[in-house]
Amino acid sequence: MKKIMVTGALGQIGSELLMELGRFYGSDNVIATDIRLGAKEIAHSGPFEILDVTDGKRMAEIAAQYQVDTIIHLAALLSATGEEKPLFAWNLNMGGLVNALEVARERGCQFFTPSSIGAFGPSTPKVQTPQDTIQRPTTMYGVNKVAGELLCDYYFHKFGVDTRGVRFPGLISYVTPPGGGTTDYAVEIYYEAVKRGKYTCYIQKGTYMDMMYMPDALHAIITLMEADSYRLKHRNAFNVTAMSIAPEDVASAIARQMPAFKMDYQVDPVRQAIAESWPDSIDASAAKEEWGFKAEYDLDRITTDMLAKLQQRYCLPEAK
Ligand code: AKB
Repeated sequence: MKKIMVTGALGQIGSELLMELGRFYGSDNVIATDIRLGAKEIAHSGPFEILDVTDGKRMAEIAAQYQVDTIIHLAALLSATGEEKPLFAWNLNMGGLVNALEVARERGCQFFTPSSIGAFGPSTPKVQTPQDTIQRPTTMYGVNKVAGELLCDYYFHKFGVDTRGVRFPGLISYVTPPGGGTTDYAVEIYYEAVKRGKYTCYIQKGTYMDMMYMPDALHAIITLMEADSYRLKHRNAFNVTAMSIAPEDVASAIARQMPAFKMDYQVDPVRQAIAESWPDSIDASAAKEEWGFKAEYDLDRITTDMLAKLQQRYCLPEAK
């Protein structure tokens, strides 16, 4: 049975991944770590340790204490916050990653960390962006993601660490809101629809980005980690996506279920510029071929689930 250490475990992905890993491998085998205590670790009945990922010594101690053989490294600053605090983003994103890779190397752990559509830039082909293509991102987050992809490749080739990873698109979920991302509008819109029946979008109409629902993202992580190594040609940065959408597509999907819902726009120039530097759509065929990636949720199915779950939480009547 695996012994899995998760960093950034109380974040948007981590808080749901803990539950999924617990179901799959047993909660006692999932060691959650985060820089802070939060309400979410209560949902995880297994071990929890406070960890600042820039502290490599403490990370190694926790890994040794629990005899960890798998590391899922999620702790990172997202794209918009990375532009506000670029040096902090570099130190946290790269420092945390290299510490986690070092622990994986020393202990012979399997290793997963997510890259992002943010690893692409304005000179990347914008439509159906191929798996292997130009990567010249213009954000600090993107620079970190490209360097991270290369570093994971390096640890595989140089030290034989079984590194794996995907390039996540924007992730839509109802458990823990994301923070500081460019794609966050696609989550906020559902919260605002349920709470206020309207939303002011910071991303301009007609701006396409890839998105995916959290259950598909969790399934992708576990499927890739369980995939036979010999099938993987790319290993570290598989394009994965469910759909390419613009804000008005999400608004229309919500309005189909909540006819009174209204959206207007107040564009944030920083996040708009980031969005415009990213692909409109990415090609996930390498992930499909090499380890059977498949997304189950389309926009209407996501919308039905998001509205129902948020309505339950905020005790409001069901959407019609
Ligand atoms: C962000 O918007 O920064 C993230 C991402 C696409 O990596 N959600």
